[in-house]
Amino acid sequence: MAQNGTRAAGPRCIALVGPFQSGKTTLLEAILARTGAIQRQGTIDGGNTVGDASKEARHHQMSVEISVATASFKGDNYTFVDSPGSVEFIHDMRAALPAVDAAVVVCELDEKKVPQLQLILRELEDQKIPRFLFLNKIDKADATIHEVLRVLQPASRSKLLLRQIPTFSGDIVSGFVDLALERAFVYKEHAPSQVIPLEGDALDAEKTARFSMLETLADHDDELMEQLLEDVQPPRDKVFDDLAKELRDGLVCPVLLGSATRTNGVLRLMKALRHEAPGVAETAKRLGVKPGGSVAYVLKTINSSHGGKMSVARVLSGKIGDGVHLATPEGDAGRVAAVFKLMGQQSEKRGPAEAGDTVAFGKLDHAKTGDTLSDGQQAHPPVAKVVPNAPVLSVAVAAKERKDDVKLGQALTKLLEEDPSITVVHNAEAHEVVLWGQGEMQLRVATERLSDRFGIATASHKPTVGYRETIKKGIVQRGRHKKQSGGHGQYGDVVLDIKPLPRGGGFAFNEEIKGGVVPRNYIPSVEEGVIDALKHGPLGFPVVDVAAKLIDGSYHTVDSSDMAFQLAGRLAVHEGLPQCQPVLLEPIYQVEIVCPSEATAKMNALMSGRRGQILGFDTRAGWDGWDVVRVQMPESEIGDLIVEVRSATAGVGSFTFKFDHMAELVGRTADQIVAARKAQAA
Ligand SMILES: Nc1nc2c(ncn2[C@@H]2O[C@H](COP(=O)(O)OP(=O)(O)O)[C@@H](O)[C@H]2O)c(=O)[nH]1
Ligand SMILES: [Mg+2]
Repeated sequence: MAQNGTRAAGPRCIALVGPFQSGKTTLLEAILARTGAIQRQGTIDGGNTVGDASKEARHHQMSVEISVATASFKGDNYTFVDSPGSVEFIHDMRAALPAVDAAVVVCELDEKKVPQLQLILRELEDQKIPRFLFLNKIDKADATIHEVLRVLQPASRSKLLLRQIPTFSGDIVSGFVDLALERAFVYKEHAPSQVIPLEGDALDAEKTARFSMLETLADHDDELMEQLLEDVQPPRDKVFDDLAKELRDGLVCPVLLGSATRTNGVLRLMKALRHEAPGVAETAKRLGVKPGGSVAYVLKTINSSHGGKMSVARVLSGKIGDGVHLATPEGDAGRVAAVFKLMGQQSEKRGPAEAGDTVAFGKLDHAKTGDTLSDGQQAHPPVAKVVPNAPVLSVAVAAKERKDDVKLGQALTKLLEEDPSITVVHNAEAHEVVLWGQGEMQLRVATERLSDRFGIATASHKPTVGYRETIKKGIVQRGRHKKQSGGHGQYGDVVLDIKPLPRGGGFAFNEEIKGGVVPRNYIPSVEEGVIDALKHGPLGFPVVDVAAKLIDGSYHTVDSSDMAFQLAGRLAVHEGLPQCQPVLLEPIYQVEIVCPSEATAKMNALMSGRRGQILGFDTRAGWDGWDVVRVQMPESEIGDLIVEVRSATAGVGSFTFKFDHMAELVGRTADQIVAARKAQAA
């Protein structure tokens, strides 16, 4: 294992994460250009970046999944995982994080984006990933640049540490001073920064800023603290050692400056990664990888329309090449058909992958995102378990053409393999396939993939809400089925005592037949008829919370049959229920919303507009500045709730929900629901 402060060995894997639109994909492009992995630096507007090369990402001009690209810098390989910033696609980032040695959190100095930054830093803190902040768009910086720590610190649980301070030419940031190196640089567009003498005001500013950087480091280093108190200049190597150690231990989060579009600050970032980020040995230790055998972690699964299946994986120990059989803790993963180096959408065959390498394995039929692969006698236990966030939005999808029904099922299985934060629910009652996911864009992209990659045109609509109906009063109702048309007649005659049951009572059937007026063997048929009739009540919905008691009837020795008594039972229910004050029941859910405290009041207003009943407010445990709001709310109102919750919380609010009870619904809303059902049935 690498000692603190000395360079870690082997290929690295680095995540680029951060809020939406902060410049991650552009930074990846800048890194690839600066390290010579690509000839020309593409741009987002130009639609020619290595990241975001999928049809869906280009179309929406945003990252909708991670992109992976490998570059070489000073003899070492670095694989970068460019992650989407949108919360809807956050699972792609979360599932990739176990594989990385460190993360570069790309951010802007924008107070409005701090909650998003906090959400992402939280993921890194929870997974114990060492992290740098890269304060991007420095070319657009204004006076607030001096407030970096005030603005950004609330987002981070670990101490932010300014590694660099900007220098100005007029109002424009023209360069920076590196506080660890104690050197001044001026930015050059698309070229390495140039060293200039550190003197005058810049030197004074450097002294003050360096002192606060050292103070932050000294919080976790008594020797350094003593040196500072005694006014002794600590040796430069000691400062670098401390920077590396405290970064790796997650005690500090160093802040670097730059501009991805101009390729400024990129070289310093690469150097910081080279000297300070941990390597695969430490990452394997973090994940509890056991010695012996080869182990890899699948950070992404890609099913392309032409290339077949690829499992993007980081090798954590050992060596994995063509032909190797791999297993997951659940069973066989398959045989590696080929090993690829990745450059966005492009892949290139390469030799065996060794510890530290991030590659794509071809044709591991049974591997999925998040799997731990190993080649030993016994499968290695999972090195990480990333549980997707609970879904918040749903849409029903159907193939436009019947012939695609089977293909749709297969394609959905593949989509879920790639993105476990989507789930599929089959609603047998409504004959619907319902996709559940993290937001509108994610579900839209999922349906786009169904057509782009699998050639299935789909139509989508709002999923059916699970309404029911019940009755408010009882009735004694006769049902007589009698037919005398030609030959054999049909005869069944029953009297049912129909009564409401308490809420949640379901359905009950019993009988009180005396003197064999309805022969025993026909009674189950009566019950079947009743059950059948309850599938569609007078309002058009399944009827629940009713009891039916068979109390009387008559039969005919020749004409009676199971069928005739079934029909008689049905008839009694059909004729009786409309007179029992039928009433609509709607599902009510318990919803728990989490949001930054300043949005809590807005949630209140939002709930009253959606027939929500607030049950209580609380502070969110372990989340400074966040609240939990508990509400009861009808299922129909939860449908697109996430859209409004996000727009009231700069995208970071969310909720979970579970079924609570069925409640009576009367009045205009109920009338509309019943009318819509009738229209649909007609
Ligand atoms: N001025 C300026 N714009 C940038 C910089 N980096 C990225 N952008 C722009 O910010 C937008 C979002 O960039 P992108 O890389 O897609 O952000 P991502 O969502 O974090 O991947 C694009 O229009 C970029 O051109 C930068 O350093 N300076
Ligand atoms: Mg991006």
